[in-house]
Amino acid sequence: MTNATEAEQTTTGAGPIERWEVIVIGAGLSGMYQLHRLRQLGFKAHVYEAGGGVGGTWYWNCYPGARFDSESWTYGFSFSKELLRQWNWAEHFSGQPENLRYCNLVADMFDLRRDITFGARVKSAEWDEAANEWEAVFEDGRRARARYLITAIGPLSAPTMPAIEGIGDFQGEAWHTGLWPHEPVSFAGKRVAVIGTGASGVQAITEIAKTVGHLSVFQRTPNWCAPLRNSRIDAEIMNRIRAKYDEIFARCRETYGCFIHDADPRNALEVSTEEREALFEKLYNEPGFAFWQGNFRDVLINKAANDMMTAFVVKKIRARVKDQKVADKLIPTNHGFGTRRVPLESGYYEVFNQPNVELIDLRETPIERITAKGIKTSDAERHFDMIVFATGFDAITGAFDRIDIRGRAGKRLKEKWADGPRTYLGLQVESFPNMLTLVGPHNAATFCNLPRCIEQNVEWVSDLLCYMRERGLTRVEATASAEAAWTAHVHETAARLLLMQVDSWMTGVNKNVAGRHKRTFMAYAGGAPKYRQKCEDVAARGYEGFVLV
Ligand code: NA7
Repeated sequence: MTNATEAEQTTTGAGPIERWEVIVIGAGLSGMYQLHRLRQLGFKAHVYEAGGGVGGTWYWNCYPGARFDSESWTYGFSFSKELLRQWNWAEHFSGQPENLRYCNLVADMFDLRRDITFGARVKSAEWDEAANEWEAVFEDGRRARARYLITAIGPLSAPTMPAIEGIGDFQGEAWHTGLWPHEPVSFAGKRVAVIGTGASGVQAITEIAKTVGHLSVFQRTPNWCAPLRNSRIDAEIMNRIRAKYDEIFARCRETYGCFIHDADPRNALEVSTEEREALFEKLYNEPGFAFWQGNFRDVLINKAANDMMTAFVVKKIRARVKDQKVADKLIPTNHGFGTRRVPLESGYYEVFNQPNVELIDLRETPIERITAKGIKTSDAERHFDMIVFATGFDAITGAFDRIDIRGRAGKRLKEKWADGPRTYLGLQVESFPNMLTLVGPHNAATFCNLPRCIEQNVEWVSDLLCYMRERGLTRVEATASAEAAWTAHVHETAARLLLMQVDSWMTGVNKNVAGRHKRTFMAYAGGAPKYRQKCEDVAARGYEGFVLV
């Protein structure tokens, strides 16, 4: 580990301990802003980051084709006018290399690296009741202590390999999209397999298909995709965007998911067929999440409305894929449009018109095992030079589970959350005093244009720490009843969504991870404005629902 130069050090029998007021785990967007904000407020805070650089998602997910699905100019931080002035977006939906450059600019501009230790993966974190502080132990055995522990570990940061027999046997190149090498990977002339057709798979497949020798896509469940419709931003457009930043961020504050898009106030079932088709057509031709987030207000809660939207997209897929037998396979049959996270695509369907691309439907011919040379399905063994695992993440609680987090009386967070997360505001957990969970489960940020909600989370947590410091308080913990009420509210709010009837990472189902087979709701579906209001009300009432001592 490097860089932790300013820590106070104490030495115990088990070796030196770095001491801070606040430990932040993770140097992605939330960890970086949290560090900046706390330092501004005079706290001695330090970030421990497992990776070799800042950026979190944008550091790890450097697979070909990785890019924003949010409009770039709605995604950047809004807290610094100087940052908004200096940074120019080159595309409306910026790609990973540019996004990582942006993260590095943030780190440079606010001189964050001097308070970040890289290559420090937290193995365990334990609450010390007597000392009223947390102790983090790193994989290399080093330790750090602080009064507050802030997790900034991201909702999709624990990549999962598929539970397929023989996974370790393959002799060729093998990469997971979420652990992609930072060096260039060539596909030219190679026989490449991609397993997985979620948002990462759809982006990677489209890009790999441009240069690959032969591509085999292994699809277990097709997803409904919508066109991204990306385009360049020149200097003139950038200046126009810059002039409207206040307006853009104000708009994002009002919408359900802090995107620039918000639901049409009409119900799909109330309008004429012509009106309905006209809106579908208009939105399908717009960039980004317009079709998903800007559609009629009932399409994600009313099955009949959703069926209409779904039927519209079926026609689009059929028109784009030449072989209708292949189109049949690409059209989802077990869920309606928008009831899983919608991958945004730039020519994905046309990839399957290429003669060097084949689609293997795992519902017809399941994978039996991975072999030294390739993948064996029930009908054949295919040989590959490379397998790309676009198999997703142990979402939202997975990154917590990978750390042995123990609260009061040795209570394990993993056990507490075994049947699904329980939190207060998605920011705090009973029995885990002084632990704050940025973008944690049951937090609106997990269902949001992330930086918009990250700013809210960070500012709320920072205000709480200031409030406590001003009053000489040293401990904050959610009450069991506040936690129970919030958790019940999260589930009530989600119950009306059609997505609750479908297995996905949003409903906590991951067939590759033991114990993740029961549907639960991982995010908060009441929308960002309601969530923000609730957090503000709690603070205004002296942090109602928390015990502060
Ligand atoms: P996702 O959306 O969880 O997608 C993972 C994909 O991998 C999905 O198609 C899975 O099929 C497939 N998968 C997983 N395990 C297997 C096995 N064992 N065999 C075959 N196929 C498998 O992850 P992404 O990385 O694409 O996206 C995550 C989020 O990141 C995304 O939503 C954005 O918000 C950013 P399944 O559907 O489970 O049948």
